[in-house]
Amino acid sequence: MAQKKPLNIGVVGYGFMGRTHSNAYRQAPQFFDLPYRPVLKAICGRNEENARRFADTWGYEGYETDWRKLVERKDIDAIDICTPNDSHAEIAIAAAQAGKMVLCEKPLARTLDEARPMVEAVEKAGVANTVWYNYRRVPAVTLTKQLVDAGKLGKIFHYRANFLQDWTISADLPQGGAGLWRLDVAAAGSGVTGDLLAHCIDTALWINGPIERVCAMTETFVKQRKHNLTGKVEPVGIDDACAFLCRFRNGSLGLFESTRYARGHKALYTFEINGEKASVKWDLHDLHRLQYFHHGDESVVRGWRSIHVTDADQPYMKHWWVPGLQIGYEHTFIHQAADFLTNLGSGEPTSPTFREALESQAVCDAVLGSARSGGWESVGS
Ligand code: SOE
Repeated sequence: MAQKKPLNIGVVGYGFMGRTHSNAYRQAPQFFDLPYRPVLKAICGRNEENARRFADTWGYEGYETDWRKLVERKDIDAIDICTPNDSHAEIAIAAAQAGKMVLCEKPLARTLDEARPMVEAVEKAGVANTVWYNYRRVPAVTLTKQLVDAGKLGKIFHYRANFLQDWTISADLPQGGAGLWRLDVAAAGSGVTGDLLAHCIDTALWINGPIERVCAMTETFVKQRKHNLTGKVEPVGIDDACAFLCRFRNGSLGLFESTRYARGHKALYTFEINGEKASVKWDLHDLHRLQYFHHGDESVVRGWRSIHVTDADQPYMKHWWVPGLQIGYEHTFIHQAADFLTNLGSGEPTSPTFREALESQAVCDAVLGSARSGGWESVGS
């Protein structure tokens, strides 16, 4: 059997995303036949004790406490960025300039302006790159894309998506620092728009094509919070909730909502697409099912079908268990790692590339711009 080529990976950031990505690199070669063998060379994080412990737990060969050192290392092929949003650009650009492949957690950056030089850097260096918009690789979501591309829904009229959470309702929750940087506008860039709607937008662009114009409103329900890094009560600069209308280039209408103030919802990402011939609905809390209604069905039995997306002929599922047995959230990252490693073998890009993720960044910018101006905004590039 041909020897698999090693791909030496350095991951920056040992938080929630550091764990999902590390797990992906460990699991992908067990379930997929890949041309490259991911080698966990080094984890990088500022706290030495945490970095050492993480390296031991996940089987990294070593660790670094300064990402600049990691990027300079000759024995690293790919840098994977799992840090808060405010450091994505600096790390990605330095990594690309050092000739490394770059994988970056979503959103690509805090703003469109910050993201553009990242795209230029990876393209100038000619290095493989991808952004971890993991929900594209839920088998039921990938199946939705296949159904739409195959014309099963016909002309699309409506695209509706929500991402609802409830974890920031308490005004006592501080902002800033580990875990809570998502509430700190300096670190995150925005609130639910960049953190949650970015997922919905990425999926929508992928399935339903470009968004041309948006009209949004945002709200910050808790106006000030203690900042963990300064110890002072400081204004809150993120959007706690955002809703927007949009027009897609294909003529369909979009309706998107996200909030961290929907009591009872932990991570309810849902979408529904209505076409001339059929509709589909998907829900992250029941992620292995796709609801499908086809008007062409015999009228007496016509209704919503609940498709259990676990069969070998459905996306990704032949790599897992036997039909009927489910997979979950962590598998979406495993699928992206597997796709990246497979595509490296054939020289193909792994979607979404930095350039493709610039489009979702542009929609987020237009959404926040519209919320400020109070009017419709065109999506830039
Ligand atoms: C926020 O709570 C969060 O963890 C996001 O940052 C992730 O991108 C999303 O998948 C789940 O929610």
